[in-house]
Amino acid sequence: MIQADDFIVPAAARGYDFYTGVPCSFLTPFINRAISSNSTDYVGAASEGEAVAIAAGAWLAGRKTVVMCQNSGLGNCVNPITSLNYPFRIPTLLITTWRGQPGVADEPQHELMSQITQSMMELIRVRCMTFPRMADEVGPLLDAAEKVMAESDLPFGMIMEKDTVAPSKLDAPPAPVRKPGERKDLSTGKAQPARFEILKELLKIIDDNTAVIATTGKSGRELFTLADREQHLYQVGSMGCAAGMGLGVALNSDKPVVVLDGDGAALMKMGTFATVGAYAPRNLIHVLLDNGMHDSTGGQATVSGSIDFAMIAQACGYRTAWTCDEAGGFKDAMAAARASDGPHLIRVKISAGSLEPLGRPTVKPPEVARRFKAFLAK
Ligand SMILES: Cc1ncc(C[n+]2csc(CCOP(=O)(O)OP(=O)(O)O)c2C)c(N)n1
Repeated sequence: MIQADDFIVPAAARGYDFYTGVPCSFLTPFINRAISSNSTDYVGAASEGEAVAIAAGAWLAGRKTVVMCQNSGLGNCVNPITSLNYPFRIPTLLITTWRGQPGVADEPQHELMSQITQSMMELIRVRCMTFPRMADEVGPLLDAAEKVMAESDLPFGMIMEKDTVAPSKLDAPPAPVRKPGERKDLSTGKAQPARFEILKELLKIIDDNTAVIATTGKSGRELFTLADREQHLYQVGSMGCAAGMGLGVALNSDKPVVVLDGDGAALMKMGTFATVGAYAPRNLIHVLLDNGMHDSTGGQATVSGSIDFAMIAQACGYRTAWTCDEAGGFKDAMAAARASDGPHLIRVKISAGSLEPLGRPTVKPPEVARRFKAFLAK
């Protein structure tokens, strides 16, 4: 058995000091220490997939990251690990527990995942080792993990068995409670603009110091078609992860960050509204391009028509949440958002359809990630 600091201190010495994840009872002493320690930053995520996205954003902003989850939650990580970390070659340490380990009595819901935890890691191309049980194993294991990540630019897994880490007290202030912000409706009821018209406006409004993260599908494709710049990150996969990545960037950078979300993607990971509202990065503007459908896959309706996203963002602690339905309202909301502390939500109701002809990012994802990282480092 080790003390949590037997890992956390040497990991911090190697630069791994940004932690995010969702707890597991096997992780309790370790996660308690990661939350309580002065040498680490911790973001409590709503889901493990969101934690992977937050860590990816933090890595882009120059941090070395650790994602922690139960092996049940590894299931929630599969999509972003395979369609964000893998294509973009974004590493992280991924510590997952081994609930249901053979010989350790456990609950029925862990039976299957316990049998496939290691092979699941292997399947998603995450090389892994057992989390160290002896303090003197930690340094060599971290060095081995660093070497693998440097060679592959992919996540490296550590599987934690029961009773690996000695009890550690949770010594942290309670989660922040944010007062609901303001909500403003600038809707006109006129004909709604196309997505690319809003993106054109956005490109006119933002300065060259602003980072833009576009959700999967046609948002990223349109942004790329209109302008390809180092400050753009086109999330080609990981649907729903744009705001999580934006949070990870915004918490670790002074630059303004604009997230371009879709209604389908936002609905897929609506828990992220709560995390963004609670951690409240002042430099984050969350633009939700709402066409009421999964436009990128053929126009199937989402349920966004009956959702008041501004009310949700407001209730989650965003400073301001606008609803608008034409370019003028979008410009006004953007001007106010840029002039005040965020996080802000701007829901823009847009029409269906996209630019013709519509390109696809020709810059490969690893290059998109690295030039974006270099831009953030300026
Ligand atoms: C996890 C996951 N599920 C499904 C898809 C397929 N997919 C790609 S884009 C898209 C629609 C996204 O809808 P929305 O966020 O509303 O954006 P829009 O296409 O309307 O711009 C879907 C379902 C995917 N890429 N990833």
